[in-house]
Amino acid sequence: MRRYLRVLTPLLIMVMAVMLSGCSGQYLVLDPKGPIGESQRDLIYISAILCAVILVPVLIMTAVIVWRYRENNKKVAYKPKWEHSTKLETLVWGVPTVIIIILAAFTIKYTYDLEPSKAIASEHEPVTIEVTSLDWKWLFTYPDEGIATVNYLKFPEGVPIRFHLTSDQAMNSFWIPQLGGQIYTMSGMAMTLYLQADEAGEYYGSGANFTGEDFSKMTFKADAVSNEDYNAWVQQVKSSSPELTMDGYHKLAEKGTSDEQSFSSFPKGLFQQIVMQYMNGSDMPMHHGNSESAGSDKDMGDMDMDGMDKDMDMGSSEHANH
Ligand SMILES: [Cu+2]
Repeated sequence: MRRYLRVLTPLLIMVMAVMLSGCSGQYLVLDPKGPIGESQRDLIYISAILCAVILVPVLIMTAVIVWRYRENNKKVAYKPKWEHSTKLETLVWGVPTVIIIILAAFTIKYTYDLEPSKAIASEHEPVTIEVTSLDWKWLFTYPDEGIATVNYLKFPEGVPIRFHLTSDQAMNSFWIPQLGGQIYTMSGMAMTLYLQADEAGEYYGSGANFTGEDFSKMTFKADAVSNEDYNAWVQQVKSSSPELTMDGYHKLAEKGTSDEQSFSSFPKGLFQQIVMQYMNGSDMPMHHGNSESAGSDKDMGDMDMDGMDKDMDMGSSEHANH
């Protein structure tokens, strides 16, 4: 046994050195800065540990059995007719069954807790930000503040952020790794995702879905700042940035990359229009809402966009005072 250790130990140290160096600081998912990201990290750890309970013994035993029962080892019994052991059967079926039950219980609990459209409990009113993925840039519209940005997000720390997400081109995926898992943006659909940053900081955001040529440039900075700094920034954007007109939006939607931009205003109901243009009068494009809140096909044509914002939030009661 000592002989294998002599070979194995340096090998293991080398593997660990390669895995741990160079990559440190890049495990953003394992360094969360908000409640959603923290729960997701916990679930990753729980699942990894439970899997390791099976995987580690299986890998070790594979090596041990192959070595111990090698052809030229005459010291162990050779039993070609052996076929059953109740003790062994109980062990190899029992342990995985118990682990899968535990794993399932955790996964079900976390899956319901982490339903993306579920509001984060907080004394603060959530800030709403509408996200539209374009080829190849992100448009963020702030319906309550009336401002818009491209490839740049700013929001207050310690306050739940309610994202509504859609796409005006290829499907993409909105991801701020340190705050929570990715969620798809799809044309003709409005998704809801709650995230929160518990501390101020500059977080990395990206498009996590391959959408062609310049998809790798669909990264954005997500700045979590104090409430005062956030309000000051909103005022500054309102007073010093250009307007985003409908023509401006169509220009922005053309294929191409973009630097960070900010706009003092945007066409009212722009997000709803982006979603609705793919709908052709069918039912409301909600993944998580209830369809009762949608108008009938006949009503959709002349439905006003202000009413729609209300409808989009009617699915869940936590939006009642929005
Ligand atoms: Cu969908």
